[in-house]
Formats: sequence, structure tokens, C-alpha cells
Amino acid sequence: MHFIRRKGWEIPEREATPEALFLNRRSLLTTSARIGASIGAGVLAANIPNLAFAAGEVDPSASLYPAKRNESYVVDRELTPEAIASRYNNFYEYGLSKSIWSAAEALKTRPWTISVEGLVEKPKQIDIDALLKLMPIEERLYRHRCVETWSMTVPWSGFPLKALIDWARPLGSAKYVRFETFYDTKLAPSQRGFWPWPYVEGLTMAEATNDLTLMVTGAYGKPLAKSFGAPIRLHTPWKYGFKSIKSIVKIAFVEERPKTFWETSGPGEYGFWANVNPKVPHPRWSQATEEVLGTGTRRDTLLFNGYGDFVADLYKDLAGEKLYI
Ligand SMILES: Nc1nc2c(c(=O)[nH]1)N[C@H]1C(S)=C(S)[C@@H](COP(=O)(O)O)O[C@H]1N2
Ligand SMILES: [Mo]
Repeated sequence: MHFIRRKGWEIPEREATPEALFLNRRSLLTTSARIGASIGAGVLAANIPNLAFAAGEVDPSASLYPAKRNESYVVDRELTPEAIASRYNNFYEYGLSKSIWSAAEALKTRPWTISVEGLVEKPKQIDIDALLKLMPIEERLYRHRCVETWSMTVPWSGFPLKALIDWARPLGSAKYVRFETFYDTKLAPSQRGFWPWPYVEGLTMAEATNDLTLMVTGAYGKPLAKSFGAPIRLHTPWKYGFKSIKSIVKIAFVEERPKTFWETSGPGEYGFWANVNPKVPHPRWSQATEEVLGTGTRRDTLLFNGYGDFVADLYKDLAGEKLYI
């Protein structure tokens, strides 16, 4: 598959944003200044209703949030206001612009079954709410760096992928975990288009069992908004954002390295590892700095997005690999 057209998220956001969108975003930024003040006061959840369920309907997982914060994960900057983070998304299943949050409301997140399969003692299918009951839910503040050079800081809730792996009981022969997003052109009409659907991502077993690797089921003290990839998505904060696959329906333990959505789409531009490194430019733009969403400022990007203490060891014997693209 080749890039016939240039796609929104492959180019730096300021270059890519049509003027209308840009204006829309500026008005959003104004609103968010007020929300920022209440975040400062420790109120995270109050401002935005969770649109995932219609009026009168209650998300069955609502009582799990806000979850107790795990204080081991600290950040060096303000949280991104929810009004910005939840309305400035990459979710190609709902279109190529950043303004997909209302289109994503078409996603139906219950019932939702996750299939755990491949090299496991016994394949299992589990309902999302049953899984949530088994897993230790906590809140973590993480930074997120998109390959397009914008970044945000979000209070995610969820559980370590390691906990799910312990429950899944993979065989010793499993070398990678392969994740797959839902595929349903009725729920996501954009999946009729050009791209190699469904969205697929992968991690080595060592990456998957790293302490940082989080299965995300909530954000801002509530169940995950659809625009964030409800009801369950991955977050690997030391990697570019595209590794953090949304709305997962399948988790498979495999021997071969999974071929990902973005490797298939742009083999010269996106690889399997995709670890953040400011010194290794994308073939079409620098990765040295990032626009911190909601602040109007740029900062220097850090190696492994600042998470080297957790993950640098994973890569020390892989010198021949393209680790940073
Ligand atoms: N299924 C799916 N997962 C996805 C994407 C996508 O288009 N589809 N976009 C990725 C990219 S490029 C980024 S930056 C993050 C965006 O997450 P956010 O919308 O919560 O900021 O989701 C990632 N996961
Ligand atoms: Mo991204």
C-alpha cells in the first residue's frame, strides 16, 4: 500500500489543519483556560458530560471511577484540559481530521467482547465489564507524544497489561502480543475506505509486560470517552501515539512479529518499534520539539518521551533495528 494522498496525521499539525478547523480549535482553547483553572483545583471530572451513553443510560463501569491514583507516575507539566484532549483526536475509523469526537459517538461500546487467543493455554472471550471486575483499576498521569509532533498529558485509568497477560496464561512460545481494533463499517463508515483495516498494533512480550504498559478504560475520572477509543485502548507512553491502539476487540499471543496498520500503510515512514527519539527525524519532518496542546508553546521532545528509566533496557541488544521510527 502506498501513500497516494497525504493524510492528515502524517504531517505536522499546523501544516495539516485547514483554517476552519484551526479557528474552531482556537475557540476551544479559550474555553479551556477556565477548565484549566478547575483542574488546578483538583477537579478533573466535573466539566464534560460523558457522551458515551445517551441521556438516562448509565455506563455500567461508571462506579469504578475515579480510580485511586498511582503516585509512582509523575509528570513534569500541567494536565491537558479534558475539553481539548477529548476533542482533538486521531481515530481514523471516524475520519482523518482531528474533530472526530462527535462522529465517534456512533461507536456502540456495549455489549463489548474481547477475544484473547493465539498461543495461550485456552482461548477466552470476555465481556468488558467482566474483565474490569477482574483487573486492578488505577489512575496514572501519562504524557502522550504523537508522531505529528503534538503532545498532551492525560489522567488515564486502567490496569497494567501485565495483569491481563497473567490472567490470559500465554504459552512460552509467545513472542509478541498483537492487538486489533473493531472492524464494522456500519459503526465506522470510514472503514470502507482505502486503509488496511482493521487497525492492528503489536508489542514484544517484554514491552507488553513492562510496568508502563497500560490498558486504558477511563480518563479524567470517568469511563473512557468514545473519541479516546472506548471501551478499552492501549497506552505506551514511551512510543509515538499511533502504537496506542483504540477500541480493542482482539488480543492474540503470537510467534511472528505482527504487521501493523501503519507499517502496511507507510512502510518507509512507520516501523514496528516507534520509540520516541528527538534525534531521529521522521522522513518528512523533525521530531526535535512538540506542540504542547492547549498551551500555545513548544517544548523539546525527550528520548523515550522521558520514560527511559522504565524502558531503555528493553532495547539494548537491538542495535540493528530501526527502533525510533
Ligand atoms: N484504532 C485506532 N487507534 C489509534 C488511532 C486510530 O486512528 N485508530 N490513532 C493513533 C494515533 S496516531 C494517536 S496519536 C492516538 C490518539 O489518541 P487520542 O485521540 O486519545 O489522543 O491514538 C492512536 N490509536
Ligand atoms: Mo499519533
